[in-house]
Parts: sequence; structure tokens; C-alpha cells
Amino acid sequence: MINDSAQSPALLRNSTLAHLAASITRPRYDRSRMFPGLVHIGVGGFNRSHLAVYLDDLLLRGESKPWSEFGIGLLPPDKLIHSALVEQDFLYGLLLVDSEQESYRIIGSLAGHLYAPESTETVLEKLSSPDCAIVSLTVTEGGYFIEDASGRFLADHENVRHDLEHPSSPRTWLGYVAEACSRRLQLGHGPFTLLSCDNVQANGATARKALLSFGEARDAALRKWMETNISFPNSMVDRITPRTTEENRATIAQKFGVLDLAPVVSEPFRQWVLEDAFIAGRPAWEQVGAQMTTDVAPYEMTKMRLLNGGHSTIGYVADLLGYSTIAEAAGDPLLHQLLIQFMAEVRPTLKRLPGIDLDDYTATIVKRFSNAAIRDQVARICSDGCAKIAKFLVPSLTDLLNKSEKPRVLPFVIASWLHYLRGRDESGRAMTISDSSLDCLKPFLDDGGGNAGLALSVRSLFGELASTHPYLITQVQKELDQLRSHGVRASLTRNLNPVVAQ
Ligand code: CS2
Repeated sequence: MINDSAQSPALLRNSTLAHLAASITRPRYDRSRMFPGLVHIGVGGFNRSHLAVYLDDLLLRGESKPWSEFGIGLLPPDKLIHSALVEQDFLYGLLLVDSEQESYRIIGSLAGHLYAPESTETVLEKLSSPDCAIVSLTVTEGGYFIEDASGRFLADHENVRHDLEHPSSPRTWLGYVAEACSRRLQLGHGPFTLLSCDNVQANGATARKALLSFGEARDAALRKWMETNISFPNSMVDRITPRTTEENRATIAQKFGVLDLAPVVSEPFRQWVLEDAFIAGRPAWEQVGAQMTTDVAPYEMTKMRLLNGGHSTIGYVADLLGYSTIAEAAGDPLLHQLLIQFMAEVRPTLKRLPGIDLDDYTATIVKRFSNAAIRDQVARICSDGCAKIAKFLVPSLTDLLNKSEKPRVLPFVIASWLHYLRGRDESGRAMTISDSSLDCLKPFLDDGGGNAGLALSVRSLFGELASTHPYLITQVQKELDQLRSHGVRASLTRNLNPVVAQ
């Protein structure tokens, strides 16, 4: 619908809801009576396009226990979203777009939000309240302080040490949740579920390992309380959610007549597979499309290896070729082939999944990546490469090498990422590398970025792969040399076309 341009857009808030265009779905439930059972840490775009929407769907159905979400932001960038949400009575809009549709709806399931550095004590009260039955997390792939290759808890990390030394003024989710557990223990408050919503293999088990290790470092009684009083379901989450842009906000104002300071844009597709292990109750998410199961592992593996791995596969090459959106990159015939060949290489590492046809699954990924309407940013996909390479690509690589296979695409992808790290694209344009773990690659970068062995021997990323599989070093080095001397397009043409022709 097009807004009457004579009217200026209305700022989204409780008082303006009733005046929005009739076509806009909005919370037709009593937001003052929502049950504050879930506290979510990390209310970025993904949480607001996924978990909060499943809650909103339930609220719209009128469940007898109206579960809502209370949001917590820990990091400086969360301050902006906090101010916008406060301004809008914690309402925001979800714009769903693909080539066939564009819909905008208002989500009301967020009951409140706090920016933790300014409200530490209130956040701790929320987390330790007997009402809080679920603490959920979106803290990114790198946010668990667990080294991928070894599974070791990073007890020496500066922020972990800070939180151990300052239990009542923490910085990390670990410090906050552990302090809340300590208060629950003292006050006799009951158990709760810690639900990870990040793209991390065995995300529940990983969160458990991190929290229990942290608890142990505080004191043994706390760890014991955590062991008996917290459940840690694994879950697989999926919905492509680009960073919101000014252009998105302008579109919403113009087409829907709403001044929305905190909208989220995403694809229509969504998936959520969860282990049904909620020690203190949960919303009936299965009634709005979530899948409850006893074993999430194969779903997580399939999603992370094909979809997330597929994103990284085209992301670095795309940035080097100057593309700014994933859809543009996926439309380049060479990158399309790269993605297809990557998925063919990785598929043999995956278990069969009841109800999931891998041909359909991979075809859907190609279609989702080609969704030009969401303008998903290449820069978003390329961010935090160390954590993503370790989580999305190294596990497939390890499985293939251990089966004495000689993968060709994965070494190329690793080489393209290393080549990308020099920070200049094909035309000499400077690229911004955004990766909070880049320090681990210092020896490789200081050496000029041409010696693949220096990168592959970083154990926190690649474990023992470099020493146990010399093929990997040889192959990545060959690809890196080729990228450095002939550039990305020529290397892709040389490497992929013969394989396509076979
Ligand atoms: C992406 C994910 O960040 C990435 O590299 O692959 O954010 C992806 O868009 C989501 O996992 C989709 O569910």
C-alpha cells in the first residue's frame, strides 16, 4: 500500500498503533498483560526477525500464558537500538521481502529493553527473578569463549577475567548469567533454561560448557547449582536478516506511512528446530511452526555447513570482486558455480535427515541467496571471518580430509579468505576487515599474507589439520599463489570450469 504523501509518517508507538493503515498486522493483544518469562541477551536484527516473531505469532493467537521477551543489550552498538526501542514503546516493524512479496507488520512481543552497562543492577534483577524461566542468547558465533579446534574454555580472555574479578559489574553474558545464578542460589529461586540461538554447532552444549566452566572458576557450589538447575537445549535457527539501512527506514515511511526507528528486514523463509529440554516451561512454539525434536545435531550441521558455509564461500570472493550484496554476487555465473560446487563437495559429510531432501534444501539456498529484495550485505557475511571459517568450513574440511578425500573447493575458499585479508579488492579499492579475532593471524599478516602455512598452523582455527594433512597446506598455498598472481576472476575461471565440464 502507498501512503497518502500529504500525511507525514506517524512515529511508531502504542498511541499511534490504532491509526496505522488497516493492512498492517499489529499486536491486537493486551501488551500490558504479557508474561515476562523470557529474557533475551543480544536484541539485534536476528533476534527481532526470529524468536520475537515466533512469540508475537503466539500472542496474536491468544495463548492463555502470554509469553513475552525482555531484551538486554551488552555492547556499545546496542545503545542505539535501545534508545530507538524506548522511543517506540518497544514496538518495531518487520519488513518481509522477496521477488514476490513485500509485507510490513508490527511486532509487540518485546516487553522492554535495558542497555546493561547503564542498568547493571536491574538487569541482574531481571535475570534472577523467579518469573524468568528462559534466558535466551544471540551473542554471535564468537561469543562463547570456547576455542573451536580444542573445545577449551578461554578462561584467560580479558573480559572473562574481568567478570571473574568483578562479579557485580560484569561485561559478558557469562558474568551476568553467573551472577544471576549466584543470586538465585542465595534467594532460593528456581531453575531456568538457557537457550542459545546462535549458529554454533551444539549451541546448547557449548553454552553449557562455557557457563559451567565460568561457574567453576567462581566457586564449586555455584557450578553445582548450575548443573542441576539449568537446562541447555540445542537449537538450530535460520532466517537471513541483513543489517537495517536508512533506505529501509525510508521505504517503510514512504510505503507504509510509519516512522519506524528500529525496523528489521528479512526474507520470508524461517526455520527453528529445538530440543525439547525446558526445565521451567516454555511457550508453545511448535504451534507456530517451530520443530521440537530430540536430536538437533543433524539439522544444525546441515544448516551451518551448507547455508552459513555457502555464505562464506561466496562472501570473500564477492568482496574481492567489488560486489556489495549477496544477491548480486549469487547472480555472477562464476560465483553461482562456486556455490554449487561447494555444496556438492560438502554434502557427503552430512547425515540423511528425515523429512529433508538435500536437493531441495540446496536449491532453496541458491534461491534464498538470490533474493535481491533484501539487499543482504557482503560486508555482513564477511565480518568475523575467523569465527565463521572455524565454525562453518573447518568441520567439513576436517571430515573430508580424515576420509582421505582431496577437497578442491574448500581450500580455494580458505585461500580466498586469506587473500581478502590483505584488505584490497581486485581494483585496488581498500576493503574494511571487521574481525574481532584477527590477532590470531598476526604472524601470517605481518609476513605479508602470502604464506598459507602461517595461517593454517593457527591451532585455534584449524586444530592439527596443517600437520596431519600436508595436502591442505599444498593446496591452499597453490590457490593463494594463483589468487595473488592472477586475481580472483582468473583463478575462479581456471579452477572451476574444468570441474563443471566433467
Ligand atoms: C550468515 C548468517 O553471518 C553469516 O555469515 O551466514 O548470519 C545467516 O544469514 C543466518 O545464519 C541465516 O539464518
